[in-house]
Amino acid sequence: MKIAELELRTINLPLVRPFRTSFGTQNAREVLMLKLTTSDGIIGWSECVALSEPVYSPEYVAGALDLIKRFLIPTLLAAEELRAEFVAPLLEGFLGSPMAKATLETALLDAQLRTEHRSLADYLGANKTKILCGVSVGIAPSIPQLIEEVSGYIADGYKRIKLKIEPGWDIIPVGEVRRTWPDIPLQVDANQAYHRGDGDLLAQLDQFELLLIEQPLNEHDILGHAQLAQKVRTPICLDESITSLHAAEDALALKATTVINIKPGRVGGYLEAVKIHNLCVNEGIPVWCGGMLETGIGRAANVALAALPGFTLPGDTSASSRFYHQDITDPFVMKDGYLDVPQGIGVGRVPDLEFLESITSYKEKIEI
Ligand code: OSB
Ligand code: MG
Repeated sequence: MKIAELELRTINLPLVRPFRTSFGTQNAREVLMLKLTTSDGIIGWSECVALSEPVYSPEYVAGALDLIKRFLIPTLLAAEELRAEFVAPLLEGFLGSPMAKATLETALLDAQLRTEHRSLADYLGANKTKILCGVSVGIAPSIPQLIEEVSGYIADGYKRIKLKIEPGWDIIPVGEVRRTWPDIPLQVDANQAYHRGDGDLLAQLDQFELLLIEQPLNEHDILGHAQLAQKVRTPICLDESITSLHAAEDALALKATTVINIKPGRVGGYLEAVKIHNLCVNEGIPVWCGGMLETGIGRAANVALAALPGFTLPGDTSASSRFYHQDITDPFVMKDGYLDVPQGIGVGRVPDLEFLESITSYKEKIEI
């Protein structure tokens, strides 16, 4: 393939309700989008999962935009022949920034699969046509408001609830949800908000029979997670720490995690995500697909990935309506707790261009 045109833009989508986590509150999602056109006129789309600020990971929208324009695009354009499989090796010399790199690989992969009339689910090795959905619930202003929000998701049909926690919002709210729904699959996500000395506190979560505790400590604290895993009975699941296949191998070898959350953007793209999935299948480690408040473009690809056989736990692959009144693609609608895996070519979704234009805050065509 040859790239004929590239267009970068940022969009702003308001959230249906504020999403509060230990790293801050999101009221709207600013998303960096890439449109890639091949010399045959085939279009591929992708979104960068970086948030506006470097609070979940070191990457952020304006930084990713700069890196993509300044370093990544020129390097790819200099290549003789391009395929999605060549992107990671070509960009290897630039350190870090998996989310920015994944943006390029995914747009190229979408265009490549559309050229080959093949779906992403088929390409990645999916063996399911629908996937079970979980939902991530932000820190609420009060316990009654938390119970009301969770009631709504359970009424919608979500089969697994994930509660965001932080010091001061943990044992009591999680206990209230567990008492209200004794049998619902439940897990928590701390987004690095605790410290090595918090083992006794976190062990109090054991009484609630949670599926897992996600990323309790700093992303670099692999030893701390391994020590914590000795103290708490609930499985530890790393999110932020798993930035590559190597990071996953290290965390498993050091027994810092017994479940893995795979977010394609965080690990550099869908190809690296499949490698981590395969590692986990070989090691008997359950995996699930995380989310980054994706629009329909990123969500479509995540749903395809979550249809691989090793994804045995429900992911944060919720319906479009969980976050957005209007999605930029045909929405993902949940039926009986499941989302259908897109079967169309490429990622199986395209943006509604008129709506996309209406929420675009910045747009730039790259000169080739
Ligand atoms: O830690 O999983 C996380 C959203 C933004 C950044 C980090 C996380 C999240 C979520 C929401 O929990 C997941 C979703 O998109 O549904
Ligand atoms: Mg997380």
